[in-house]
Amino acid sequence: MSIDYNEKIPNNVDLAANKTLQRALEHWQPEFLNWWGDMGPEGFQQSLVYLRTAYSVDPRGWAKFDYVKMPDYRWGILLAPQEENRVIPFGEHYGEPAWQEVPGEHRAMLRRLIVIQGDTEPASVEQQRHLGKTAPSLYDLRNLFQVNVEEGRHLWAMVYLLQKYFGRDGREEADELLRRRSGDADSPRMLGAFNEATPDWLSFFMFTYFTDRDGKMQLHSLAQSGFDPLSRTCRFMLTEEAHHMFVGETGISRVVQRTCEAMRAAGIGDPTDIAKVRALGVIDLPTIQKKLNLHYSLSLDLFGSEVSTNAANAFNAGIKGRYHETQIKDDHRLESDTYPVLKLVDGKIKRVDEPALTALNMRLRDDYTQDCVKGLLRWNKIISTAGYDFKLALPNVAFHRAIGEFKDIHATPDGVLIDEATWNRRKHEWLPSTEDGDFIASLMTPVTSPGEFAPWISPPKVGIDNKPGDFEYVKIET
Ligand code: BYC
Repeated sequence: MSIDYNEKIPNNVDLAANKTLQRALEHWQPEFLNWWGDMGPEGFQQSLVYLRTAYSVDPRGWAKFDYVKMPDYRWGILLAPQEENRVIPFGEHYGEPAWQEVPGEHRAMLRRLIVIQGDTEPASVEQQRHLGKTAPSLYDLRNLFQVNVEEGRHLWAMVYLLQKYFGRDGREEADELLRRRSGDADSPRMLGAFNEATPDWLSFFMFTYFTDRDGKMQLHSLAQSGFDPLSRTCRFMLTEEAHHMFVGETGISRVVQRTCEAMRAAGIGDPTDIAKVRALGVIDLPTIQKKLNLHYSLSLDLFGSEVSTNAANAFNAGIKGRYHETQIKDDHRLESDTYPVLKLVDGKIKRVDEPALTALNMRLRDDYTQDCVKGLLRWNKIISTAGYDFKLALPNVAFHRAIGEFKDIHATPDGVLIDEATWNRRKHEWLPSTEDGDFIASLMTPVTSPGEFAPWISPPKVGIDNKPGDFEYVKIET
């Protein structure tokens, strides 16, 4: 299970035994490093960063921490151990042995899903590349870079699958993954949310909370795949992914905490008195709600349409399962089941029973929403403990959508349908305005002394790898 770090490309897949693949990946490696140099974090490439690197895929002890310069990070190919006698857990091949090679009839679909998954990984690094310049502490700076190098590794994970199992088209797709650019007009990333800006650290925390959580759900579904190498890759990616969502959840907690403390110290009773709260140099709760509305709705779009034949085909084929598929008690074929889907019926949002097979995107999205709620409970606890009557809430799924059933209508966060004129007049009550963005940007001044934090965010409760509060997580070298 251990990983050979003497190899040019660290791996636990016995890469040395497959010289053709090894050469192909060694050819891709400098291209990846060029991309990292061009599109990875701006600055800090010569700084020593206290990063974790996987040294094993054993969940009980898989990472070690040390100072590393980011370009020297050992991006490796790590698959979770093969489960003996694993069978395909759903779809028309239910119960058959899992595939160790790509099943010919599902090749195109499989490749497409791997490419989409792969495309999101470098995209997020590109979106976040400028954030190092305004980090609120060395602790946060290190967390940003940890997330970034691991997204880079997740790109390696998908490129390994493409190069090993998809021959020449796999190699071409691997090159394309380094060619597309987040937000580029001619060559954008594939999914909507990955072409949006991440303009400030509150957006970064929202992104890691909401968008990385879509990653979690999608990786869970792909971890169920009958194509065993994909399943094993995704299982290990999920181990790393947990930290990304931790960064988001605790980041937002710390912002909320600091705002509440500042309001209390100043004797502010009304948290919606935005001008007064902003004058304290902290982010007011209504603006945090707007950012939440934005990132949650963008992330909902990543689940595709509520009713989708693509999703049904991927399930039938045994390629992409449901969240926790093996724990669900049903026939895992869904031929005659139904699932309630939110739809627009006669101008109203209603639940309508649809065949469960075509409703799989909706089901995964429902699982996602349930998972999102946990953080909101924690954030709202901080607000109520501080004595404020204000609750952060998830907006209605019809709010601000670009994909699926509600893409052509407008709705308020409460799910009331409104016309276009009303939407245009009122949208900045619900989504960040330029002025909101400018205010947040005005707070984004970097703090680089060990143990110090920007005044708009609280320190974390515990350090990374149990390090003390004044630990120098990044030794900045310019
Ligand atoms: N933007 O049947 P439909 C992560 C396209 S995040 C643009 O509704 P389907 C991470 C779709 O491609 C997880 N286009 O949906 C997080 C299709 O186009 P074609 C990434 C979209 O196919 C943070 C058409 O609309 N992984 O890991 O059932 C940091 C109709 O599609 C969008 C995956 O997503 C969109 N939002 O489901 C770093 C898993 N949505 O084929 C990383 C792999 C749909 O007609 N991907 N379209 O040209 C999938 O499972 C599916 O492709 C989707 C879409 C869930 C994305």
